[in-house]
Amino acid sequence: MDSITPFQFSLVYNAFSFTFATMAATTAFLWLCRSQVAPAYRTAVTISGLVTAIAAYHYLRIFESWNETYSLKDGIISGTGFAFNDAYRYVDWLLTVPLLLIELVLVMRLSPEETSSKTVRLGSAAALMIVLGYPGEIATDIPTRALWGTLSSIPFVYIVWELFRGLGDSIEQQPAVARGLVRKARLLTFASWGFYPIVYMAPYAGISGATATTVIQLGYTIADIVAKAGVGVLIYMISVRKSQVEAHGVAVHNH
Ligand SMILES: *C/C=C(C)/C=C/C=C(C)/C=C/C1=C(C)CCCC1(C)C
Repeated sequence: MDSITPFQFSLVYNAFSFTFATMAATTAFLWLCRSQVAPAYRTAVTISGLVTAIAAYHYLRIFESWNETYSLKDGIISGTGFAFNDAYRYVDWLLTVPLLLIELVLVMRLSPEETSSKTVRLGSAAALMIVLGYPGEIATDIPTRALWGTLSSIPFVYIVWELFRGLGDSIEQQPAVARGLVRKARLLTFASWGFYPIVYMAPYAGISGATATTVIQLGYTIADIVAKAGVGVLIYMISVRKSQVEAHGVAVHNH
């Protein structure tokens, strides 16, 4: 196994630090601006901020764990004997992934029955996807990684199908001014979520050791920023637009 270079160590170190700041700042923004949207959308905005708050906490812990795993002194890097804790990331996902789907469903403001049935189905599938992915993530051999990765892809495919098929009709019923943004939020969710299994497959491509660790950590970090902070801000923008339309009771047309 190749050992980590000072460059790889610093790259991941800075990415974790940057992501902590991004998640914390997004949380402050979402929670402080919550009062700008109509009461019907406040829960969606609160949950969006909760997702970035949970992520900020975990990035702080992930950052600390990374810092404990290696010691960089006089340009020379060495392992400290402490293991990097990958569980923080999966615990984070277990909490944030169902919440992200819930914020997307809530901002659509469907009927109460539809909201609860979609929330339960999507939330459970999301939790199952993460639980099945974890044994593969910590596996040291490719066949085990591939097996759990494949199992985890089953609920993943179901979620993607639900987002496009099941939520497709609901999107058509959104007010014209918000429809484009809701589609964007769904697309951004799909694109960023699709990035995780690709990153997960890095070791299949023959990348190993410290290079694999660096690629995987950076890949998941970039995807997290888009999926949590990016989508969170879009949810806020959708909420503002829909609040305005509903307050005036008129359909403003989309240009
Ligand atoms: C904020 C965190 C998010 C949105 C995490 C999303 C994670 C996934 C969509 C992960 C999916 C995986 C597979 C579909 C197969 C391989 C294992 C996973 C867990 C990386």
